[in-house]
Amino acid sequence: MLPKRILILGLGQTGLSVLHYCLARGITPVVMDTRSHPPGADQLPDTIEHYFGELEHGGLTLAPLLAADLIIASPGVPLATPELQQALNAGVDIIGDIELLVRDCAKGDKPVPIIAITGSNGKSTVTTLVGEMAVEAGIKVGVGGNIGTPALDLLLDSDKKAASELELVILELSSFQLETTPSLAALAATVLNISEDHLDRYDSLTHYRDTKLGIYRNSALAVFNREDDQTWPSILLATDTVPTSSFGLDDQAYGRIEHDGQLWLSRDCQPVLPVSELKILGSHNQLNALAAMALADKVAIPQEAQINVLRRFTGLKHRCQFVADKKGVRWINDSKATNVGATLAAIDGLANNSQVNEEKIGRLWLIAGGQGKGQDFSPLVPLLKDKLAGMVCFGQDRQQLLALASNTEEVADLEQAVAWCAAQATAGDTVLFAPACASLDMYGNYQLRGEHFIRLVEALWVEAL
Ligand code: UMA
Ligand code: ADP
Repeated sequence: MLPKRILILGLGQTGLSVLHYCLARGITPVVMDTRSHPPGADQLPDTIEHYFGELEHGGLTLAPLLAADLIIASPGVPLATPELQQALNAGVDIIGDIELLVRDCAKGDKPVPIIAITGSNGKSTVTTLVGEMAVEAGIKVGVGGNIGTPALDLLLDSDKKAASELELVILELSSFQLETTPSLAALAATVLNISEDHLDRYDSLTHYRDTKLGIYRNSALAVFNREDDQTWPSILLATDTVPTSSFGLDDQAYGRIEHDGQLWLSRDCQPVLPVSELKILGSHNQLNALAAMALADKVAIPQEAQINVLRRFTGLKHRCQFVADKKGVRWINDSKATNVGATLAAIDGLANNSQVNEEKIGRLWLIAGGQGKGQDFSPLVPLLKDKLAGMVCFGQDRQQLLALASNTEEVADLEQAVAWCAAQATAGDTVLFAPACASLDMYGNYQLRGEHFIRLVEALWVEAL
């Protein structure tokens, strides 16, 4: 039962979906956002009491927060915000949108099972893979969360299908969302990997990691990455409290073996699919495929459905997406590489491409920059020395990148970066846009940044004709 006095903190996609959820249940919430013109404001009915850009001494306006019984906070607003802490201390309950979905899924005599996916990188890829495997198996599935479809929108799809009719919910969850989802009890949960990210919000990597590992709490199966000990459930939970399964590139559990003279994805040492049949490239994507298989097995998705999807899935937009071949130079858009871990994986995937090893990548040029989010960029140093011909840097934190090595160049924006690479690269080379940073200093989101890159590259193509 929802209380009457609800405050939605943060509009945007999440706030709007929470608003629709409340209105559909006969509750008229109050809306607050620190931004003067938050995204979605034009869709807010006039009748809704709202506080936009109203700050008291630089913080949130306290009175409406304290007047609420329940605050539903957007993932973009840290729970550590002092006014939220004051509200918590005053007895106000604070949760996120995912918590509402999780509670609804648990209701009734036929609860809807949840698969929950987090990690620093690969979440959207694995979430999409498992979602497509479920569809292939004929399961009525809802896929949402951080991937872009707000979770509560899953309760009402275009056919007005209620959650009770869903047979499975697959959620991509960010650490932000996990902070405010205490009731999560997934049928299967995974932390795919941990590398530095969001250190502008967390005081340490340990804090960030432990927030992610919270996904394993009350889960019926914790699926971890054998190669990344930061994902191991034993860090947070007593080992006998949660059943586990794991994936990695050795021959254990969900793994990789040699069979018939080639590498195969495997389950318990049994061959499942030749790696060469995957269309998504790089060892990180083999790990993603194995994680998806482990999660799919827990909800009894037949192997045939899993293999069909793994064979045809060509990857998501803005993730190592081939854009164009211009005068023999390959241009690749990996705008979703918003942290160093993703950039390393992209370079590794291109440089050690066991699937298409006859294809040479030539010299590799990297375009990077944007908001660094407090990350340590030094893991890029060995690559700048051994694998990259050069790196061109733009955006807010470009100076930190420039300081890493001498084969770097500073430019003002992405347009200049593309022009610089076009001047340097020769036939046989590859230009990779994997910025290792968030886009928000210069773009609305990583998609807009990726689209801009594609347009710039396509324009080069036109000029070359
Ligand atoms: N903000 C304010 N004041 C507010 C509320 C928000 O300044 O009162 C700022 C915050 O700095 C926040 C930013 O606005 O970071 C974006 O918030 P938003 O309102 O645009 O968020 P939504 O549109 O609701 O999108 C959110 C997720 N965004 C964040 O967590 C920042 C989306 O994930 C998610 O797809 C969507 O809900 C649906 O669930 C995006 C994201 O960048 C892709 N996630 C981060 C990541 O993947 O690294 C965690
Ligand atoms: P997320 O949703 O976690 O951001 P995506 O699947 O959208 O993950 O991929 C984001 C970026 O991370 C892309 O640049 C992609 O190439 C890279 N990536 C994907 N899977 C992995 C992985 N398992 N390990 C490291 N990097 C990865």
